[in-house]
Amino acid sequence: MQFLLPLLAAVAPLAAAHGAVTSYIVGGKTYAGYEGFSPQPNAQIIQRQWPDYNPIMTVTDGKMTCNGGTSAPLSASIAAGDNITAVWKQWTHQQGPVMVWMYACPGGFQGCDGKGKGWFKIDQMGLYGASMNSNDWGTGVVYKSLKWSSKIPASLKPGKYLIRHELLALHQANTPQFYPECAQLDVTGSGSATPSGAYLTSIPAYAKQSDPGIMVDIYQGKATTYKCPGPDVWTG
Ligand SMILES: *[C@@H]1O[C@H](CO)[C@@H](O)[C@H](O)[C@H]1NC(C)=O
Ligand SMILES: [Cu+2]
Repeated sequence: MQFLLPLLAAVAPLAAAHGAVTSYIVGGKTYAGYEGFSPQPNAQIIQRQWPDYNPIMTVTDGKMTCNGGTSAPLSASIAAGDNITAVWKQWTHQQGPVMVWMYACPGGFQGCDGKGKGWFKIDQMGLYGASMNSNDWGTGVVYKSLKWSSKIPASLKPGKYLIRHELLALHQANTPQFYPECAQLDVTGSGSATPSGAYLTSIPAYAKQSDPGIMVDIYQGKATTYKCPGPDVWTG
């Protein structure tokens, strides 16, 4: 789990905790993501290589964009309206939301740094049960299935996009942990829609660290509803 005893920490590899997206499935085809802790030169993957999947503790951290990853050599083609499934080799936490974001890269992937107010959500699941102190959360679904499937909005304008899967772990009171990874998608189709400004935000800092969806004590028992931080989901 998140904080091992010092004795255990000395013998357990760092990679034993937490988790990250390690591959993607589109139209029955599996696309390799990244699985290591040391970026590999020339890895033929669609995912932006991350240096580690240690928890990111603040929503303003620069690693929030794509867990520190910059560009990948490949991309996956997906028709607008089809689903993409992210796969985690392992995941350890069951409280907190899953949020899936996209960002347009009109100039191509290599220079696409995810900066500016261009991120929008296409999917999310926060608390679906009645109690915050339960496993009835989006990340609880990932814990059980090690998968998350999201639909690319059918009307989305074709082009190059980043897709960013974010797990926000809330199991420690008032100590949020963010786990984001990004992959590169070539969206096809005949749509022409793009989200309006109300759906767009910047990453890092899509919300304040004090947002009640981020800085929360799920064991308090006072709040019974939960609102995911950031803008509403854009469905096209
Ligand atoms: C496709 O993704 C949506 C969420 O965006 C989900 O509700 C639906 O179950 C997924 N479909 C499949 C076949 O996985
Ligand atoms: Cu963890």
